[in-house]
Amino acid sequence: MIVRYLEDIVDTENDVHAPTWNSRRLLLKRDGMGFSLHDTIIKAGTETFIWYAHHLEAVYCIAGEGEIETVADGKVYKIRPGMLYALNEHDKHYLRASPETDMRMVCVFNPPLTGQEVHDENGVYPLID
Ligand code: 9YT
Repeated sequence: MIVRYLEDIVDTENDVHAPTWNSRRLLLKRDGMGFSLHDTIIKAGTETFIWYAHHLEAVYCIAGEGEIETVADGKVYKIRPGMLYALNEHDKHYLRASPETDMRMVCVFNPPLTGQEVHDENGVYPLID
């Protein structure tokens, strides 16, 4: 069994920082679970364009408020604790955190991230084997 605490991840190589978010990778590909699991902070007042062309991602908000806009249809959904979105169609989207609050999200990726991925200029994570 694998047991980890968030404090085991913070300030290690699995604590990944980007301008608009900070992702603490609790489970990665090497753990052999078939998915990766991240505790991610989306910084207050930020907007991020994201397109996971090679991955499916489910996101569950546990703190903070914001919104997600799907590019294909322009729909905007409020994000608050207890809200889940699943990018089952590799949906291009804008993720926005309210100016007042960071959002804290539990994120699951299939296929799992290896830990080396960073968003490219198109908001895409490469598929690393
Ligand atoms: C919610 C979201 O997609 N945030 C961007 C970071 C990503 N979830 C990650 O690598 O944890």
